[in-house]
Amino acid sequence: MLFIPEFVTTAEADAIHRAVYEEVDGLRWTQLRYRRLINLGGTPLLEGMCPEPIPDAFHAVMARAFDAKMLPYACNHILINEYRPGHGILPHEDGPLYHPSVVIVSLLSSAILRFRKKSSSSFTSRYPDVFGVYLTPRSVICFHEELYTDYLHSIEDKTEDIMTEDIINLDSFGNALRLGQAVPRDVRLSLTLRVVKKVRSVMEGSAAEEGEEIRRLWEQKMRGILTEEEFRQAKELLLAASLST
Ligand SMILES: O=C(O)CCC(=O)C(=O)O
Repeated sequence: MLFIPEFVTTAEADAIHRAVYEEVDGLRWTQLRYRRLINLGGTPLLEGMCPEPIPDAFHAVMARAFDAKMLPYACNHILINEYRPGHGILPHEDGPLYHPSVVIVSLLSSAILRFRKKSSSSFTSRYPDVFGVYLTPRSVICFHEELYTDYLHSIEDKTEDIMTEDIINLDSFGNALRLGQAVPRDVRLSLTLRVVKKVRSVMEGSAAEEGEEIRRLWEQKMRGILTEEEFRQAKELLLAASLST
């Protein structure tokens, strides 16, 4: 497990807040009972995820996580969660749709992420059976291997977090935090960066052929064989032809 307190710059965090709260590039919240979320990159499904572009505001963080080898491949999915004070997320594991590595970026507020070894796991871990990691705004936590497969993680439904001895990263904060201290929660955003294992072709059947034709036209435009206007007209003709069949 790796925890880095100031992983995201304030400028990057501001750009992400703007993207999320001004709903750029068609970002849409899905409201759950006690939190809301946005899927970026597509919706991970058993049959595969149809990839969708991830807005620019997230690219710096994705690239830094990849460069730091936090993920085995480039991130292709981000789950954004927004929690109000008093709400968290029940103990869960992230399951088989993803490569077993998780990167969680925290923004706006802190919270304690709790890990609990699954009762069915009898192996000896280098981590305690139960522990917490205190996540501060702009920090990142990355975990994989046994913490992915043999532990559940959760955030308690609380309006404040109390610093207890089982929080394994308290040393990172020096004198800024002491045992027993209560830290109030505010609205918190988290970005969970992962790699979805199975990605489907964006288009299948005749749509795939059409996509391939558009890609060829685009290449010609890039090479200067077609002007911007010729490219636009050719693309419109192609789409009109496919609509009329
Ligand atoms: O918000 C968090 O820090 C945890 C998110 C989480 O557990 C998840 O996305 O699976």
